[in-house]
Amino acid sequence: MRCSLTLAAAAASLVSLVEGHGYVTGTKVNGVWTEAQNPNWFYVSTSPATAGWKALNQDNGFVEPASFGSADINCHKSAKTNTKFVSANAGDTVTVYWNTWPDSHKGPINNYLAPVSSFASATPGSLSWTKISQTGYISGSNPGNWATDTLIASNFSSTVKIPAKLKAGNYVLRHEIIALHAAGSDNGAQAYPQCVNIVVGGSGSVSLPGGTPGTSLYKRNDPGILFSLYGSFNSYPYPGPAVWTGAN
Ligand SMILES: *[C@@H]1O[C@H](CO)[C@@H](O)[C@H](O)[C@H]1NC(C)=O
Ligand SMILES: [Cu+2]
Repeated sequence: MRCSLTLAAAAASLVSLVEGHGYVTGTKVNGVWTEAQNPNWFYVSTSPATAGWKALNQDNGFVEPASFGSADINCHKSAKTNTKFVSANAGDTVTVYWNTWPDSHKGPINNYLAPVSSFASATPGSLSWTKISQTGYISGSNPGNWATDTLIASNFSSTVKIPAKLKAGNYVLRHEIIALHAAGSDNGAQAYPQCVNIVVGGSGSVSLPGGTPGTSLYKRNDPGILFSLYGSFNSYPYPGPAVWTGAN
């Protein structure tokens, strides 16, 4: 596991070095569990077909800001599609479960959707993302209370609502935590994107807008990417595109 840490964050992060970072194990929709990914499957000869994209994050590591212009920012390092999917209707709430998350790695949780014609042929570079939710700063400062604290207090889970009027179809959900414990320094933020295939049903009629390619989502000097968690603040400038509410 790799961590780049500021001195201020180092002490607080010792525990996290032991605990490890996380990955998305699965989702629940209306009580139905669907398995996502397990990076350890990289080491078995035939990894099971699941709804989660496969990636080279066996170290539970992250995508660094210097790589925000590479395809890795879409669905983690060298990600490949998978064939199973989560089933949900427009308007449903998807609960996303991480296996664990270190307390020190505070920051926002973002959710994006990209439409795909077929899961089997989808590649990271073919995806164009529309942000459907972001949660992050809650209260306090240095470092304050963040969406990741809520995730830890919620059995390492976080919810996202599929827009109620979204057109039925095949989508990839890009669920992401950006850890800010070292983000006060250039190239210090850590993006942990996780992709899950999802088939949306229901009678919605609103298509996603054009979206943003992964490589254009963030820049290393965006105010919410270069952000000091160990200072005084009372808000957080969310990086990336605005949340789209056109199908709410
Ligand atoms: C916590 O989440 C896991 C799935 O990651 C689940 O198996 C377990 O039952 C949950 N525990 C509680 C108390 O809800
Ligand atoms: Cu870390």
